Parts: sequence; structure tokens; C-alpha cells
Amino acid sequence: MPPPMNAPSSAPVKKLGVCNLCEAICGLEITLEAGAVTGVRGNPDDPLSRGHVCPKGVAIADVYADPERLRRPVRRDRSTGEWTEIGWDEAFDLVADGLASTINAHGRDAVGIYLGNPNVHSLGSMTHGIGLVKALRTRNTYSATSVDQLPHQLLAHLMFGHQLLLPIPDIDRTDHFLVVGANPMASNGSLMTVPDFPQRARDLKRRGGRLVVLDPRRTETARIATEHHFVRPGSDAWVLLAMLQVLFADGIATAPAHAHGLEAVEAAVADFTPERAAAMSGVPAEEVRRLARELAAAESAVVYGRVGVSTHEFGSVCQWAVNVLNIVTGNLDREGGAMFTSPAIDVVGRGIIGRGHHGAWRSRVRGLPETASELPVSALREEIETPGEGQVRAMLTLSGNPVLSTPDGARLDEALAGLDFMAAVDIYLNETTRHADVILPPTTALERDHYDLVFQTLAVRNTARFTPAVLPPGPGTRHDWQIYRELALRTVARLDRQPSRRKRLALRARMTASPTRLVQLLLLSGRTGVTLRKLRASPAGIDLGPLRAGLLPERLQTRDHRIDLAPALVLDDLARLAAVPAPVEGELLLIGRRHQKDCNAWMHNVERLTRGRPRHHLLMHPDDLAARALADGATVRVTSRVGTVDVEVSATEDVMRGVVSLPHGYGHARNPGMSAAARVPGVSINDLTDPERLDVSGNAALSGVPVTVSSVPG
Ligand SMILES: Nc1nc2c(c(=O)[nH]1)N[C@H]1C(S)=C(S)[C@@H](COP(=O)(O)OP(=O)(O)OC[C@H]3O[C@@H](n4cnc5c(=O)[nH]c(N)nc54)[C@H](O)[C@@H]3O)O[C@H]1N2
Ligand SMILES: Nc1nc2c(c(=O)[nH]1)N[C@H]1C(S)=C(S)[C@@H](COP(=O)(O)OP(=O)(O)OC[C@H]3O[C@@H](n4cnc5c(=O)[nH]c(N)nc54)[C@H](O)[C@@H]3O)O[C@H]1N2
Ligand code: SF4
Ligand SMILES: [Mo]
Repeated sequence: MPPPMNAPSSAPVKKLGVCNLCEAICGLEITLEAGAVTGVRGNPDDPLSRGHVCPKGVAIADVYADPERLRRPVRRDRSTGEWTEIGWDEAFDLVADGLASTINAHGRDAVGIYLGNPNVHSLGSMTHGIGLVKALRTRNTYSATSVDQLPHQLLAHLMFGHQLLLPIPDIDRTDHFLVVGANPMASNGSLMTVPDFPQRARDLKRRGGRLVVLDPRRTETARIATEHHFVRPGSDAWVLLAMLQVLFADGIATAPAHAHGLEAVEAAVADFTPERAAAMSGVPAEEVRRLARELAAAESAVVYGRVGVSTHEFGSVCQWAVNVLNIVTGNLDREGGAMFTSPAIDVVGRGIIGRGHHGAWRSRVRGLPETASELPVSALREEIETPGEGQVRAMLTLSGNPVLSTPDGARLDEALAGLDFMAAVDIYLNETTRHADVILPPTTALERDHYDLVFQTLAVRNTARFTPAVLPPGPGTRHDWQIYRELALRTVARLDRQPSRRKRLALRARMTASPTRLVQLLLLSGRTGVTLRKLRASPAGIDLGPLRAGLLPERLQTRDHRIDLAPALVLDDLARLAAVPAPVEGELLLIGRRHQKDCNAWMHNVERLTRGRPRHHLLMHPDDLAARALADGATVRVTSRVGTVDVEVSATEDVMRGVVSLPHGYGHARNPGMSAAARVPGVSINDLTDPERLDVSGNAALSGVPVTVSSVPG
């Protein structure tokens, strides 16, 4: 008997989707049965990701289906602590009232904003989030950038003229890949959109290329490398500067005509010899010389530094040295080297994202410099707690969890509890959003159209891809851009000091066009021939070819169209570096780590990602355990200047002596009973990291925190 005409079809349907959980932006093929996702695999036809998928991508639908995920706005009763669902209209009004009344009473800077990592992974946040932030016009704007890639953006701005003009390793053609402080086997790459790093690394080695890793831990990436060197946390600047010193001493450092400042660089690095580097870093002087000479001798080569050296006391010096090493070995803007992308939507060349600035104003309490209109998040706690004009009294967090992801999170946790008002746009009740008065949950990745404005700009190959929503938005839900629009318009409407009518109309127009419509317009005005219509006809993505060499000097965004090899900000910081005391016997320095199945500080309630062997342990060298009479597997006490945690320890020779490692993103027990994640053991590394430890850019130095490890007093 044929099925009745209107019965929902249960035959499996395949749709193309995209994973937005990390920077690899893998194309997905999603199987739907009766409206539910029953399968996720990599899309082999995607020209960038070529079928790659990781365990997190496979779990993407678990977030969509998660009963714990918020689907309606919730409001917290401050006296009972209880949460109740409320309607959207009421929620928007409550938040707009809370923000506007704070601004009306105390001025614009009394509202603080924190933008978390998933903003960059959502098209709607990219197109409309900036509009909301600009509408609120507060100097107290913070984001995950200053616990992450701030040095990269600052150096790109200072050297190449635009904060997002970032050189990308040409991994598919290089002969020599030097990786400093990154673990792409677990992270799938960052500021290097590189889906399927494992296969690309195999290909590199197969064609005779070398993969060299500098890391205090023998990581998954170090294991597959042709060469791994332990380096003492926080000391990479010494090694990288010494490599430069060797190239100058050998007389082989050169610069292209469109760069200036080579002599200043030579003078600045002259005293940073391999011998001094060896004493600071543990990398033997002869090895430093060899690293430099092999880099210079390779047919093509690229140096790449990431989180381990971005979240570093000398993150800017490191990132500068990485860029300069690529330049003076002739590997910038060249095949197999560090290259610039040519994306279909050129957020750099067309000024869609501003070129950046630094130090235009400073934080109120500690005088820390802004970068591109953001203050270092290490200053947020004191800006909330210190009374006076400009004190932060209300907060708006947009997809972030700073209690777990920023230094001294425990104190921030307390500070958030003391705010007059807080609102969060987030899909979960987490360690941070639990302090909100109202949480506004947007739709999730599978329910919205997607185009990667940022990551196609950072990818190892030029491609363009537009992915329509796989699933219809759940009934009565809102997209993030719609939430941002309502918050911006309703808050501005309530301000005592109204912007001009013209400005209000411009805001309304800017916030009302949908993200997809904006992508369509941006593609048209980019005149690359890629249109939304073409992308819809090729949903796997359009291949625009390998990265192109010879884009400089035209691509430079500096006013003189030249590279500044010697930015004063960095050269001035070398005196601070030279004054760093030598390592002390018996020191322990704390570093972080990532695991393929972790996703920053969320997704720990997704069962398929957390089952199996626990991975929250403190990793410590057996000799360091023995020296303290501590047993493998015991619960130990880790103490830093700011805090103490008790956690199980695991002995391993994979970390160098004098180094301990904790994963980033754990510590959900402080959110008791609110989420299945609370059952995942582990502590927050950021209960130990120190907001006083900063790079000159203002980025937090999360790496290399001095700690002691002892037994837990019984
Ligand atoms: N010690 C140490 N600290 C670190 C790091 C480290 O290596 N070591 N790494 C740093 C880095 S690189 C980063 S990027 C930061 C991350 O820091 P954050 O961005 O503050 O933290 P996340 O864990 O990414 O928080 C993401 C939040 O967004 C929510 N979310 C997920 N998807 C969506 C969505 O589609 N819409 C909305 N509105 N919300 C969503 C999740 O529920 C979660 O609450 O942490 C930094 N902190
Ligand atoms: N599975 C998974 N993937 C992710 C994420 C995730 O949470 N989970 N997060 C995403 C995000 S937001 C980002 S920013 C990227 C980050 O991507 P990566 O930069 O690859 O980040 P990590 O894996 O933290 O690697 C940092 C490495 O630096 C090393 N390190 C620490 N201190 C030092 C030091 O002083 N010197 C040197 N040389 N090395 C040091 C650590 O041992 C570690 O191996 O990953 C993204 N991808
Ligand atoms: S590598 Fe990143 S983008 Fe690809 S499936 Fe995994 S989490 Fe998603
Ligand atoms: Mo990040």
C-alpha cells in the first residue's frame, strides 16, 4: 500500500553543512531522517577540507539536540536564584532597560562587553555583532582576543598595515615547517585554517619536507614531526632572536625593497646569541644555529607560532621574530613560505574590518592600552570592582565564558556576582552566564546560513563556500543577528542622550539587512566573479586555487606600502626581555593544552566527547614528582601567586622537567547541578593564571606561570 500523501518522509535525506567549532571549517555531509540528524561525515567534495572531520564535528548535532541547550530566554530571580522562561519581547526589553538605565545613570563606559570565541564562527555575529558593540560605544569592550591572538593582530597591524593581514603557512608546498607553540594535531590549526592537518603533514614528509616542533611538551604534533625540541616555557623569544642573530652573523639575512628597518633589526638582535638562548631555553646553542641555518637553506620554509607563544610574556616579540624570520629568509609572499590569501570577500583590502590601532586610550585602573578598540580582558575584574567614574556596573557577554577562559577566573566569578545588571547571549547556562539576569539563546550552527568571513581569509588555500541552514530554526527561536539587532535598537531608543536621527536610521538599516543579504552584496562589490548565486549552485564550495605569491607590495596596507621590520613597540620591549632572570633550580612552570575532543570551555556535557579515559590530569615529569615525594595518580595541590587547585597528577616524560601541564577549559564543578558538564572532573587552569602577567600588547601571559606542586595536607 502506498504511504498516505502527507506523511513525513522517513527516507534519509543528505544535506551539506559546515562545522563551525574550530578554525578548520570542515565541510560536512549530514544525513537527516524524519527531521533528525542521524549521520555526520566529512564532505569529500569540499575543496578545502576534502572529507576531513573530527570527533567534535561528528558531535555537532548533539548541541542542536541537547535538552540542556537553552531555546527560550530565561530570567533569574535575584532573591531565589531561580530561572524562569520568558518571552522574547519581555527579554529584549529587560536587557535594553538594564543597559540603558546603567548608561543613563553612569555613562557609556559603565557597561562592559565581553565577546567570546564563537562570535568569529557565526556569520550573524560577524555581520551584526560589531554593530551592537558600536551602538553601545563603551571603552570597556573586551574579548577572547587578549587571551589568544592579540600579538598576531598587533604585529600584522604594525608591520603590514592591517590587523588581519596575517601571513599563512603554505603547508601544502613548503619544504620546511617550523612550528612553535602549536599543536595542530589536536587543535586542527589556528590562524592557519587547515582542515586535515594530519594528511597534509604526511604529504609534507612524503615529499621530503621537514616538520620541526618547539614545545615544552612532546605533543601529538611533536610525535609525528621529523624533529622535536623541548623549550622552556616563556623562553621562545630568546631562541627566535638568536636564530635571527645567527642569520645576520652569517651575512645571509636579506629584505625585499618594500621593507625598511633591516639595520635596526640587526642591531637589536646582536646581543641575543645562541649561548644566551641556550641558558634561558634549554635548547643547545648548536641546535639553535642549526635551526636557523636549516631554515635559511631550505628551498622554501615557513615559521609558524601559535597559542603557546601568543599567550606568552613576550608574545609580541615572538610573533615579530616569526614574521622577521620568514622575511629575512626570503619566505614571505613566496610559494611554500608564509603567504597572504586572496579571499572572495576581502575583509582586509576592502576595509570591512578596520586596520586597527593601539594605545589610543588606556584602561582606567591599570592604564593598559587598547588595541583595535578593545581593552585587555586581564583588566576586566578590576574595572568591575574599582569604584569611581567609569566603573563597570553592568555586563553583556556574547558567547563567552571568561570565568573559565581568562586569568584569575575565580576572582572574576566573584566580581560578576556583584554587578548591578548582567545579560548574556549564549546557548548554555555556564560558569559565566549563571551570573546573568537574563540569558538570550540564539539558534545554533545547523539552523543558520553560513559563510566564513574570517577563516577563508586565514586558510591555506583560496576557496569560497556558502552553506544554507541545514535545519529550519526551531519554532519561536531567534538568530544571533536578530538578537543583536533588537538589543542595539531598543537600548539606543532608551538613552537619554539620543544619537542624531541620521545615525539612528543608519543603525536600523545596518542591523536590519540579513547576514545572507550582506554576503550577497559583499560578493557583488568584490568583483571577483564569485556570486551568491554561483555559491548556491556549488554548495561544496568553489576552489580558487592555491595561495598566490607576489602579492606584495600592493597587498600591504601600510601608508607607505612598505613593511615595517622594526616597530618601536617591539624593539623597546627587548630591554624587558634582556632583564628576565635566569631559570632557577627546581622551578615549575605551568602550561596549557588542548585535546582533539575538547572545545574550549564548552561541549563538556556532550557524552560522546567526554566518555573514556579522563584527560584533566596535571601532567608532570616523573623526576619532578620524585623530587617532591609525590606519587603518580595522587591528588596534588598546585599553587600560583593567585590561586590554588587540587587535581590528580599523571607522571609522563612527555613534558620536560620543570614543566607541568593542565588542559584549558575544565573546572565545571563551580556550576553545580546546572549541567552535565559539572560531572566532568577537572579544575580550571585559569584559577592559577595571573592577570598581572602580560605581553606588551596586553595579551595575557597564560603560559609559563610559576607554580608549586605539593601534597594535599591530609
Ligand atoms: N589558560 C588558558 N586560557 C585560555 C586558553 C588557553 O589555551 N589557556 N585559550 C584561550 C583561547 S585561544 C580562547 S579562544 C578563549 C575562549 O574563551 P571564551 O570564548 O570565553 O570561551 P568558550 O569556551 O569558547 O565559550 C564559548 C561560549 O559560547 C557559547 N556558544 C557556543 N556556540 C554559540 C553560539 O552559536 N552562539 C552563542 N551566542 N553562544 C554560543 C558556549 O555555550 C560557551 O558558553 O579561551 C582562552 N583561554
Ligand atoms: N580540539 C580542539 N581544537 C581547538 C580548540 C579546542 O579547544 N579544542 N580551540 C581552538 C582555538 S580557540 C584555538 S586559538 C586553537 C589553538 O591552537 P594551538 O595554537 O595549536 O593551541 P594548543 O593546542 O593549545 O597548542 C599550544 C601548544 O603550545 C605549547 N606551549 C605552551 N607554552 C609554550 C611555550 O612557552 N613555548 C612553546 N614553544 N610552546 C608552548 C603547549 O604545550 C601546546 O602544545 O585551537 C582551536 N582548536
Ligand atoms: S576539525 Fe574543526 S571544523 Fe573540522 S570537524 Fe573538527 S571541529 Fe569541526
Ligand atoms: Mo582561541
